[in-house]
Amino acid sequence: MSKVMRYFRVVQVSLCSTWRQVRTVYRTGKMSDILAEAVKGAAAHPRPEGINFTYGTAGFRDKSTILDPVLYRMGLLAALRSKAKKATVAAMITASHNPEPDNGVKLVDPMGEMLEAAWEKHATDLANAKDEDIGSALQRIIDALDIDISLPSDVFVARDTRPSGPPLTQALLDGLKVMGSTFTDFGILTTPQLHYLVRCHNSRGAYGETTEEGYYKKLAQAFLKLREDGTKKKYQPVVIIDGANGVGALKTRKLQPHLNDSLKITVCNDGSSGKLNEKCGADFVKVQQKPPPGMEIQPGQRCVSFDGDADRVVFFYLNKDGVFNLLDGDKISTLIAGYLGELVSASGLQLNIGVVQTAYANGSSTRYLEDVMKVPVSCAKTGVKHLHHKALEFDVGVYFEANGHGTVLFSDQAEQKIKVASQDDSLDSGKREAATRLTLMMDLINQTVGDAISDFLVVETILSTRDWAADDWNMQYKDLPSRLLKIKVKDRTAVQTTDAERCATAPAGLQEAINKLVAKYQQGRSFVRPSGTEDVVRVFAEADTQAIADMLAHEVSVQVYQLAGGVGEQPQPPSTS
Ligand code: 16G
Ligand code: MG
Repeated sequence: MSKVMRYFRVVQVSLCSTWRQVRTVYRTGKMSDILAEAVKGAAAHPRPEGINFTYGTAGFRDKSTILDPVLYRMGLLAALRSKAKKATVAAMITASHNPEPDNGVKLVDPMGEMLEAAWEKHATDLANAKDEDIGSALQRIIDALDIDISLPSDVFVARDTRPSGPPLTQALLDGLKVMGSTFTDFGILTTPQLHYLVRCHNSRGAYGETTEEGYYKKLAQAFLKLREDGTKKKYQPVVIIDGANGVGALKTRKLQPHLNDSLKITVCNDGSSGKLNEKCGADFVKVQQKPPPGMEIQPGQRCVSFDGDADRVVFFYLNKDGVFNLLDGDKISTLIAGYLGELVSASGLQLNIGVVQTAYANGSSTRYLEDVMKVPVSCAKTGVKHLHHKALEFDVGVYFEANGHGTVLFSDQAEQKIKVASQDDSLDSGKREAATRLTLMMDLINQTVGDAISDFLVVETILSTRDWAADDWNMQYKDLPSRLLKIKVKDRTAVQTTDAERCATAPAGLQEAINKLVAKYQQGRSFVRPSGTEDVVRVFAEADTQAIADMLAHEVSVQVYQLAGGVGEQPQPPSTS
């Protein structure tokens, strides 16, 4: 090295180390100010003694009356997450399908994904820190992840229609303000709308316009272009939407004018009289296997139920004999995978399509997908983030929980290939047309997260294209009867599972007992798992008749009760009347 070069090298090194020192002093100074402010701010959001909060499958959920300190702390954490990702993140205040007095909060990552799993622990630690320990709890996260506190942060915030939403939003904003974070409070939105907006923003508009209106426009434009002219023999463009007395009803009304007259939508359970999620909504319909009381339904009429934050959807109808038929997440994913599969083949593109389900998926749906449709099926643990993750393994990954939560993910490569094919003049018109329809389907699908409104429009598009009534769709395969029960135990973590929750590894002897019971019955299947949202163990059973599914679920429940520390009365056999 020449003398001159050496001189410059020395200057460079010393400048770098001086800069590092300045930065450290600046960061430390700024950090101690912020941490002191965060502790001071906690005085207005005191944490109750003796409660342990956990960031579960869908964030924090609890009685709204005790959540104020959690929201304040999640304001602090959201700002840190934004600094760590150097991007805008989001916080959604909702308790989804749970009763109105509950509420909750979940954080959303920059591309609209669920909060990275490794941060769930930080969220839990911070939520449980004593008021005076907030500074050190924050410091631990900052140090562990080497977050530059001097970076700006920006957070999008929205809530569902719960009356506890505004004060809880305020608590969250207090946390953001303490951190000096900028924010946008969007007021009332569906959960998937917020996921969508944060992705639009961070993709600098490539995913769409960062406004609620932009969301309706994107979906409606794709929907209208996919709609074919001409009368249909079986498909009727008429639906009734059960809005669960929540945000989905309000937002469907806002979408309606964008759809012109292509679809006649009647919204019931729109919040004008009933309570949120009370005897209505996707969860009620799925669990009770019946329509919400008070809905006037003609035989064959397609009905759609959203949940309280409109990220889940199920369809149902009464057949000509008035018998209730549910078209759940499994039926939706089968319908979508079938249609997208056809478009992919017609386009001539080499893309692999797969479906991701959970252990709750009806056995008939899995068999239909694998044996008839020849589509690969993966099983993931319950909870959207697990399905989402698995779906990324395919070029086109369709994921749905049986309860109606799901969407489709297109890999970047698939998206690129599809777009190129749609504009490739050297392809024959059939291939190009199929690729064009795929691009429109990509616009219609909210790829960030399951979205009741988007999924509903996707289903309507496919039914219309196929000219199918609800019955035609339902006939693809026949659901096996099933039963879901919950058992109270002293400690639900006594039950542990593996193989995507299909096999219990603890307590000892439980899986062997389940295997023996299952072997007694035709098409029997059963599994148990600790709930991620309630203090219970869930028991699922399926068999060739309802009576046997009920009996199997009961027998497995007794094993859970006996081996996993059941509390209260031992489960009673199902009544046979
Ligand atoms: C949460 C999950 C939902 C899952 C449910 C299971 C998200 C956004 N939500 O609501 O997907 O089906 O938990 O509840 O992931 P459980 O663990 O109590 O059975
Ligand atoms: Mg929900």
